[in-house]
Amino acid sequence: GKVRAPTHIISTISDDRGTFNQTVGEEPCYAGVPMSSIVEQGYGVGDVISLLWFKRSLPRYCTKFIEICIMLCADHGPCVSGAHNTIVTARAGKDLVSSLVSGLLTIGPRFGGAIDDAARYFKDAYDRGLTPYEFVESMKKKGIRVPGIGHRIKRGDNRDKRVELLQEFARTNFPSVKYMEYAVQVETYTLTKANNLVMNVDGAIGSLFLDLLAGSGMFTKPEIDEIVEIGYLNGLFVLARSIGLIGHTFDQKRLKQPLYRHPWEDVLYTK
Ligand code: Q5B
Repeated sequence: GKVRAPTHIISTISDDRGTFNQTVGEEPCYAGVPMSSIVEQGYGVGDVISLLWFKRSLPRYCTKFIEICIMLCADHGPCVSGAHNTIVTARAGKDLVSSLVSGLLTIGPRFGGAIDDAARYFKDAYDRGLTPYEFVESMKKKGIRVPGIGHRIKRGDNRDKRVELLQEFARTNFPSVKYMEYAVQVETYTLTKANNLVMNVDGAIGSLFLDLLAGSGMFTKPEIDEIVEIGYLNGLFVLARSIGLIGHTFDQKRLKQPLYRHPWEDVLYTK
C-alpha cells in the first residue's frame, strides 16, 4: 500500500492547494470555506478572523463585534507608545515593516496587550464567585495591577467612548453580558480608590470576549479555557493597531519629517 512520508509541519486552518470542488474548481480555503463562498456570501473581516483564528463560522453579532473591536482599536492618536515608536522609526528613514514592528513591539501588559490577562483574571474571579472587593484586594496583596483597569488620560468623569460603544453593542446584541457586568462592578470599586482607575478598552474587550465565548453556544468549556489560556485576544489589538501604525508611517513619509531628536530641555540630567 501507500507509505506516507512523515511531515515536519501540521496545519489545520487553511489550504492553498485547491479544493478540487467540481462546482467551483480549485481554490484556496480558510477552515474549509472556499474563497468563492467568502466573496459571494459577503463575508467580512470578522468572518475571516473567525475562520482563521477559531476555525469556525460565528454568528453575525459575533463577527460584527470583532469588526467593531478592530475599528475602535485601529488608532488612538500619535502620543501613545506604539504610534510614538512608529513615528520615530519612520523619521529615522526606516521602511514600512521596520516602522510598523517598532510600534507593535510596545504592545504589552501596560499598553494594549492587557486583553488576555483581563480575560484570565476576570474569568477566574467571576467563576470563583469573588466579590469585586475580594478580587481587587487580592490582586493588591499580590502586587498585581488589575489588567483592563486604569488609563493615563481617561477618568471617571471622562470615560473612554470606545468602552461605552462596545458595552452598548453587547448589551443590545449578546445573549448574556455577565462577565462585562462583573468588570463594571470591579470598575465601580476601583473608582472609589482613584479617578483614573476606569475600565479601559483592553478590559472591555477582555470581559466582553468572555461573554461572546460563553454565551454564543459555539464553544465548549474546554475550548474556552484553551482560548483564554493560550491568549488569542491581544491579537485583536495587534491586528487593529497595525492599521493605525501603517497610517502613521505613511503620514510621516508624506510630510517628509526629519530625523527625530528629543529636546535636551525635556530630559532630567542627574547624577
Ligand atoms: N494603579 C494603564 O497607569 C496604566 C492600576 C492600579 C490597581 C490597576 C495602569 C495599568 C493595567 C494594564 C492595562 C491597558 C499603565 C491600558 C491601552 C490602550 C490605549 C492607550 C492610550 C490606546 C496607567 C498610579 C496609582 C498607583 C498604581 C495604581 C494603576 N493602575 N491599581 N490596578 N490597573 N493598568 N493596560 O496612569 O498607590 O500610587 O502606587 O497598568 O489595562 O493601553 O490611549 O493611552 O488605545 O492606545 O500611569 O487606550 O493603569 O498610573 O502607574 O502612575 O499608577 O494607581 O498602583 O498606585 P498610570 P500609575 P500607588 S489601555
